[in-house]
Amino acid sequence: MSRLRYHLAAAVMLAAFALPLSAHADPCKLDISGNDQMQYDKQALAAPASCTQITVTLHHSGKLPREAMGHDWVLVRAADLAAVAQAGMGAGLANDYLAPGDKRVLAHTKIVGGGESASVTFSSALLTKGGSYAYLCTFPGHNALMHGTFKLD
Ligand SMILES: [Cu+2]
Repeated sequence: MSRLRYHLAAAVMLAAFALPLSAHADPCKLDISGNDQMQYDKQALAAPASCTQITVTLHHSGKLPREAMGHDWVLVRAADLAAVAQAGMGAGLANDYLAPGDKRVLAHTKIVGGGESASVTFSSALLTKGGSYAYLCTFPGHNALMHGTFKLD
């Protein structure tokens, strides 16, 4: 009887550990942060091709308002990065510094300021497995530092 109790207790403990772990382990949900030093905390993101939908959540870990140090997360083909940044520069904060209707933008969050978060969910069908994709922040002047590579594995 005491052995059964031991196994039950062990099972309950395992379940308690497994729950928060599995909630974090979804490979189709990705997180990235931007800070007041104009930096993302990750230079590369990847999702498995088995994901039908991919969600990226951008956190702003800084304190500055979005007018001064706003960040977004914009997914493009790697070859389009500079052109999308250039086109977005004049679009203004109201358009999240993205040229309205820019077809080169595959997915994007809105611009967030310190302490805020934003998510975007997009279909993996937009991407080719093994293709060269990139993400950037389109706030004027940020993309030189704030960019990374994105892959569908
Ligand atoms: Cu930025």
